[in-house]
Amino acid sequence: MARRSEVVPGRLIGWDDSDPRRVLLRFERVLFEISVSDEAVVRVRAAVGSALPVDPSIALGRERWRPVSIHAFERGGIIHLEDVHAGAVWRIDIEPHEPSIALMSAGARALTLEQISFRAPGAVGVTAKVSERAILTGFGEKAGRLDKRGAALKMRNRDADMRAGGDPLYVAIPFFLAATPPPPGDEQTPGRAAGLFLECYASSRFDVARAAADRVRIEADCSGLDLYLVPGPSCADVLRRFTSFAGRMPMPPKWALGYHQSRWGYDSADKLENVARQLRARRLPADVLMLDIDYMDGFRVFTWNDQRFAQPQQMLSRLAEQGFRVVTIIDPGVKVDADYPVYADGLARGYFCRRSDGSVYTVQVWPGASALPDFNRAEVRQWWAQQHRVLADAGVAGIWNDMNEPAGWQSDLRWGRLILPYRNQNIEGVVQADPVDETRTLSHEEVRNIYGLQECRATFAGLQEARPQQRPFVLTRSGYAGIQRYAAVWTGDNASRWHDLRQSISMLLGLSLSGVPFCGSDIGGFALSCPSELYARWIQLGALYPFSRTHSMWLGRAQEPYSFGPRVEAVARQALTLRMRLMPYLYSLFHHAHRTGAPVWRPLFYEFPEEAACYAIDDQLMLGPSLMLAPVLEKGARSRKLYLPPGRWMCLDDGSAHDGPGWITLNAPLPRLPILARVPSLVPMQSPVQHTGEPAEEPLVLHVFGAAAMGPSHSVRASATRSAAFELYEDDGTTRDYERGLFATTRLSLHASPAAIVLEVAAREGRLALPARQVRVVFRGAGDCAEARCDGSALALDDAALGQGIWGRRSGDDLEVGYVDDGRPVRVELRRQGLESGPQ
Ligand code: MIG
Repeated sequence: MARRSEVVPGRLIGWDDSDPRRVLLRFERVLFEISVSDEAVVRVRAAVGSALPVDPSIALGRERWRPVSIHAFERGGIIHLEDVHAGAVWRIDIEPHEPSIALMSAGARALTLEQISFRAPGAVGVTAKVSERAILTGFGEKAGRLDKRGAALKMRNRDADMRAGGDPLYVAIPFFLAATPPPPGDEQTPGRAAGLFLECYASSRFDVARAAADRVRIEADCSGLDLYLVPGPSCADVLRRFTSFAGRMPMPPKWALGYHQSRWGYDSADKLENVARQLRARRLPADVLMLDIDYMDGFRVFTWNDQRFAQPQQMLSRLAEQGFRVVTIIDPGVKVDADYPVYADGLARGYFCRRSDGSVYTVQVWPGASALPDFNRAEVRQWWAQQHRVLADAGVAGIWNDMNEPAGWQSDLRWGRLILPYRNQNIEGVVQADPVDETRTLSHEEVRNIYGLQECRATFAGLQEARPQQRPFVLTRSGYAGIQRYAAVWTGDNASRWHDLRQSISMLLGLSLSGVPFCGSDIGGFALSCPSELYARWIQLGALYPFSRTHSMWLGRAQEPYSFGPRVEAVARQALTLRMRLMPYLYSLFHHAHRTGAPVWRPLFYEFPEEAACYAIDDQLMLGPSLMLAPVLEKGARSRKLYLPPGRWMCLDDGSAHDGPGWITLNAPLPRLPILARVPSLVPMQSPVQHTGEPAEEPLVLHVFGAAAMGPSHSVRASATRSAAFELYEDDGTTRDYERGLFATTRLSLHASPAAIVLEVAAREGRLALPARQVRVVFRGAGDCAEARCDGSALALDDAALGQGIWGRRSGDDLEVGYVDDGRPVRVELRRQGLESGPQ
C-alpha cells in the first residue's frame, strides 16, 4: 500500500498508439510512455501528470534513441505490445490498482517492473522483480563480491577515502544484469540474462534482493522515471543491446593497450627518464609513462613546472625515441589566481560553477582554492578542450582525468611541498547548467554523476582537435553510463593488500558487465608499501587487466617492476612479455568490444551460461572466449584450486590437459599464474616486443588448442566434432582510418574431432593492405599427429628449423605449420594415425 506522501499511478484510463514509435498509457495520476528500439530494448518513461522526463541522450553525447514501430492490443485484461516488424511481443499486465510491466525474453518473463511510485519533488521508486535464483551484478564500479545479492548500493560519485568495501565509489552506472543459472538438474537449458538501466545522474539507491529474494528496489532522486529493460537471452546479447544506446568504446590507440608505468612521485624529468631507461635496459615491456600532479607549476592545470620539467618537449621526444608515450594528469579544479590565464579567462567568460547567489564556488584542492568548470555547457567543454593544445603540442600522448567526481576537501595543512587534505568537501548550494537545456540551471546534486563524464568528453574532444588523425586516450577516475565512449576507467585508490588484489577481479568484472571494457586497477596497490610477493602476484594478473598500469603513492616503497629484486623482476618480465605476445588476441578483443559491446574480461558464466557452478565464481575469469585465468590471491600460496567448466582445458605454459567440469589444483610457484586455454579454441599471438610500436619479428603466431580433443582419454563428447571461431582484427593501431574501412579482419575457424583438426583461415576482409608475411601455426599438443596438409599438399614434418614458405615440423608436444599469408584463404589439416574419418 502506498505511503501518504506517495503518488501511485492508479487505474488505467486508456492508451494511445497513434504514434507508432511509442505507446502512451494514461493511468489515473501517472502517464507512461513505452517504446522499443531496433535492439529490442524496452524503454519506460513515466511521470506524474503529463510532463514525461526529457531525453538526455543527445545532451550526453550519445546516439539518439531510435524506436521501432509498435502497436498495442488488449487480450484477457492484459495489454500487449508488439513489434510491428519482428512480431516480438512485450507484455504489460494491468492490475486493478497499479501497472506492472513485464519484459518477455525467449518466451519467459525476464524482468517485471512494479510498485512504481512518485514522491514529489524529485523522487521516484520502482521495484524490479527478478528470478530469485539470478545473480545480480554489473552496477558499475562496486566493491565486494561480483554477485551483489543482499547489498544496499548507492549511486553517487565520490572520492572513496581508500576504505575497501566502501560504497559508493567513484563511478555511478545505474545498470545491472540479472543472470539466472539453469534450473537445478537441467543441463540442457542455458541460463538466461536480462538487464535494467535507470537513466538518472542524480543519486539513486538499489536495494538488491534484501527485502525479498526476487526483488530489486530502486529509489532515485529524479522527478520522472526513465528506465530501460534490456533482454538477453545471453549476457553477450544484454551487453550488445545495452551498449547499442549507452554507447561503445572507440578503438583505443594500440599503445594504450601496452603496459603503463606510473607513480605519484615522478617529479622531475630526470626521474621519469630514469624509469624509462631502467625499463628498456631490463627488457620490461612498457608503452606509457604517466606524470602525476608534480609536473605542473603549483598544480595549475595546463602548465609545466619550469624547474623540474624545464624542457618538456625535448624530454618527450627523447622518450618517444625509446618508444614511450607520456600521459599527464589533469584535475578539473582551476587554481584561483588572477595571474593565471586559465583561471582569469574562465572567470571572465563565466565558465565556473556558481553558488545560487551567483558567486563562483571554490573548493580546496592541490593548488589551494580552486574553481570548477561547468562541463554541462557545450561552450565550456569547447574551451576546456582547447586548453589541451599546450600539452598536445609538447607531445603529450593522452590525458589522465583525476578528482572528477568532483573531489576536494574542506581544508588542508601545508608544509612546503607536503599537503595534508582534511575532510572531503560536500559540494552544496552549487548550481550547474541543465545539460538538456543550458538556459536552465539545476542543483549540482541533480547532475553530479555526469561531472566526470562531461569532463572526459571535453578532454577527448581536445585531444581529437589537437591531433585529428590520432585516436585519443583518456583515463578517468569518475564516470557515468557511457563513459566508455570517452575514457578508460581505473578503480581509484586501492591499497597494497591481498584483499585489494582479489577485489580487483570482481570490481573489473562488474565494470566490464556495465559496458566499460577498458578498465584496470592500480597494480601493486596505490596506498601502503607493497610486499614483494604481493607485487609478483599482482603484476601477473595485472599484466592481463584490460587496462594495465602500476601506480602508487610517493609515501610507500618504490613500485616499478624492477624495485623488488631479480626474482620479482623476472616474474614481471614474463607477465608483461606475455601481454605483448597476446597483443593480436587482445587487440581483436578490443575490436569486438568496439563493435558489439562484448567485454574483454568476462565472468565464467558469460562463457558457460549452462553451467550452474560458474555463477558463483568471481576469483577466476575469462580473458575473451579462449583463455581462463586463475590467479593466486593468497600470501604464501604455491598452488591454486580452480574450477574447470565442462570440456577439456590446456595449460598455456606447459600444455598439460585437464578435463572439466570439476575442481582441480594446479601448482603455482611464484612465477606461475595458471592460464588455461579452452579446447577447442584459437589464440592469435605474436613474437614479443618491448612496446607496441616495435615491429614483431613474427607478427602472427596462431596458437591452436584442438589436439586434446583428439585424445583417446577424452570424454564421450569428444566423439562429436567441436568447433571454435575467432575474428582476428588488424589496423594501423593509431589513426582513425579504421573508421573509413582501413582495417583487415580474418575469420579463423577450427574443427576438432578424434580423428582430425582442421584450421580454416578465411580470405582476409577489409581495405587495409598488409604485406605478405610468414605465419606460424602452433597446434598445441598435436605433436603425435601423423599427417599434416596445408591447402591439400602434404607437409614433411621433419624440418628442424623454422622454414620459409610452407613447412611443417614437430616441436616437442606441438606440431607447427608455416605458410605465407597474402590474404588468401588457407586450410591446414592434421590427421591422427590409423583413424580414417575426419570432419567434413
Ligand atoms: O588526492 O594526484 O586516485 O591516483 O596519484 C589524491 C594524486 C589525488 C588521487 C588518485 C591517485 C593520484 C592522486 N590523486
